Amino acid sequence: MYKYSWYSGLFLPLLLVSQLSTVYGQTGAKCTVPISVRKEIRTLSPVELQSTKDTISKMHDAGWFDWFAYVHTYYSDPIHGYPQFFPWHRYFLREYELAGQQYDPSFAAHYWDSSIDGANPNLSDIFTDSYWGGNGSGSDMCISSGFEKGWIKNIIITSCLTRNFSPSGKIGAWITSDVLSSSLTKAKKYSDLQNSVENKIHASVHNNVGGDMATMASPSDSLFFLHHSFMDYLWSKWQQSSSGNLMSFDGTDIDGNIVSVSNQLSAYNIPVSDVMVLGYGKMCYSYDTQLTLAKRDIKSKNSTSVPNFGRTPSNRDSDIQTLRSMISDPQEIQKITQVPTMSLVALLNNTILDEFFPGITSGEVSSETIHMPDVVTTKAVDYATQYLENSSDQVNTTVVPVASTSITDSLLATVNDNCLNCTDTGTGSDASSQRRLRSGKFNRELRTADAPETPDSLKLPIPARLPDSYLKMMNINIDEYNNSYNEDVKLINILNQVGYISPYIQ
Ligand SMILES: *[C@@H]1O[C@H](CO)[C@@H](O)[C@H](O)[C@H]1NC(C)=O
Ligand SMILES: *[C@@H]1O[C@H](CO)[C@@H](O)[C@H](O)[C@H]1NC(C)=O
Ligand SMILES: *[C@@H]1O[C@H](CO)[C@@H](O)[C@H](O)[C@H]1NC(C)=O
Ligand SMILES: *[C@@H]1O[C@H](CO)[C@@H](O)[C@H](O)[C@H]1NC(C)=O
Ligand SMILES: *[C@@H]1O[C@H](CO)[C@@H](O)[C@H](O)[C@H]1NC(C)=O
Ligand SMILES: *[C@@H]1O[C@H](CO)[C@@H](O)[C@H](O)[C@H]1NC(C)=O
Ligand SMILES: *[C@@H]1O[C@H](CO)[C@@H](O)[C@H](O)[C@H]1NC(C)=O
Ligand SMILES: *[C@@H]1O[C@H](CO)[C@@H](O)[C@H](O)[C@H]1NC(C)=O
Ligand SMILES: [Cu+2]
Repeated sequence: MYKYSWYSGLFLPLLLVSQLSTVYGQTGAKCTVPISVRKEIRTLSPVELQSTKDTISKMHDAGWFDWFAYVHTYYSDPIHGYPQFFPWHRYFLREYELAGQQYDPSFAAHYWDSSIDGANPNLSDIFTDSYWGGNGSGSDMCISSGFEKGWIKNIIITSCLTRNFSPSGKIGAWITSDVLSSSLTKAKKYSDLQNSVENKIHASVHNNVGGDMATMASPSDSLFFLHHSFMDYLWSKWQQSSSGNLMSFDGTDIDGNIVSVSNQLSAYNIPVSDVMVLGYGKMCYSYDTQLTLAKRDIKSKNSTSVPNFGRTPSNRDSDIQTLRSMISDPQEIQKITQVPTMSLVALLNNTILDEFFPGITSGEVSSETIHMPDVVTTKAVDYATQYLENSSDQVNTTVVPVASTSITDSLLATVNDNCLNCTDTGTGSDASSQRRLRSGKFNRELRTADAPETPDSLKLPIPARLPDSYLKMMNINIDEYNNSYNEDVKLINILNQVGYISPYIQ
């Protein structure tokens, strides 16, 4: 604590610090305080969104983001590029959440699922004024729109908060949900997950938003917490996907020592084991894992009602502020499940599936691991609609119900009654047997041989390689980065080659 006490004296209301310490006094037991439910930021009602932004503004005025930026910078080395990455940021995020709850007890560290926006982040609603504002402007790159406009940061020096979308004038693509799914599904142990998530989507978002987000002072921008809440969500999702994953923690720390869950977190001096399980000890929060954006009625002028967020074709030209490119209406998503080239399982052969999505063909993986959010892009639905109109005469598809709990199984599956080589009798009633049944019913080899490449306008983009300077700052091992980056590039190229149309194209 002494290392940064000079800083707390400068910037922190000391009362709040002591209140936080009290909250953190408890350990281990099942939470008795209310569980904070973290949601995808775009599923909040306008009232919830506004109060979240109001609380964040108050936290900014009280100096909290300077404090968080300071702590993150001070301890930057041991917590990036090493196993502490996930547990340290989990604790850090919980501190942010509890600090916010001093202003509003219902405050939660909501997340931004950036993988939905990966194909063209430039179109993301997050960068509109309704959400977190856009790029910096002018030569000083100060954030000039949204509620963070005019924010000043006091970390080492006093200056405006900046963003600098990169590379090259337009915010660059990162991986989409289907490609991210491969990383999660492939991760056999904690260190696999940490390397692929930290080095790829985590780093790309930081780097491509640019400005302060691309530095160790990134917590100066509250977007940091939305981004890291999503990283934490991915970790917890992976932890829950198999019993062996829950307490999985391996690798070597900054001193070259093999880690274990009894290691202490830098700065906080509590063991890693204390943050492993959500709902216990100090980790009194959970994720609203059902990412369903169809909760809003955007036409309602009643700001207290819960509005429908999804942009359906009928309201697409509406001038009411709405999501620019997302659809969550299950009936629209249903169309995508009827297009063979929009299903990973139907399109990829077993060799490729086993390499990039191990466990799917054998039905071993839980859909918890497969990150396919319950929302698709407008562009993907437009494509599916046209496809179904074109092929209504030839294709006899059976509707795959889009489950209300998760659309993952529906997106993976494709039913086609023109069964040319059924290998599974589909007698099992479990989800994996049904999945095998569906994929068996669809003649993948025939489709793969026949399918033309994905048209250029619908291809998944290859994310830019991160600059070496950024990798170095984040302690990212270049060999590991090259390996995981090349894996993603290989998968994206295969998907484009076999004619895959992603539900997340933009
Ligand atoms: C990307 O975003 C910038 C800033 O909002 C905008 O000027 C530009 O037209 C966008 N480009 C595309 C391709 O949408
Ligand atoms: C973002 O702002 C920077 C600095 O003002 C500028 O160089 C870049 O072209 C901008 N990018 C977009 C997409 O507006
Ligand atoms: C707004 O919606 C709420 C909940 O549906 C309702 O109770 C209230 O009467 C509505 N207010 C107005 C002004 O329509
Ligand atoms: C599986 O698909 C990949 C990528 O299209 C292809 O290179 C490979 O030859 C296929 N393997 C088999 C056994 O069909
Ligand atoms: C539908 O058919 C039209 C006309 O042949 C063609 O241009 C278009 O690409 C087709 N779209 C799909 C999704 O198959
Ligand atoms: C399409 O499916 C329906 C319902 O299963 C079936 O009755 C019909 O014969 C099928 N048509 C063709 C052309 O296979
Ligand atoms: C169909 O299934 C049989 C039995 O599994 C297999 O031997 C054969 O190669 C398959 N044919 C095609 C075209 O996939
Ligand atoms: C990593 O990949 C880049 C780009 O392909 C290459 O220039 C660099 O030499 C590689 N580094 C290592 C350590 O393999
Ligand atoms: Cu960090």
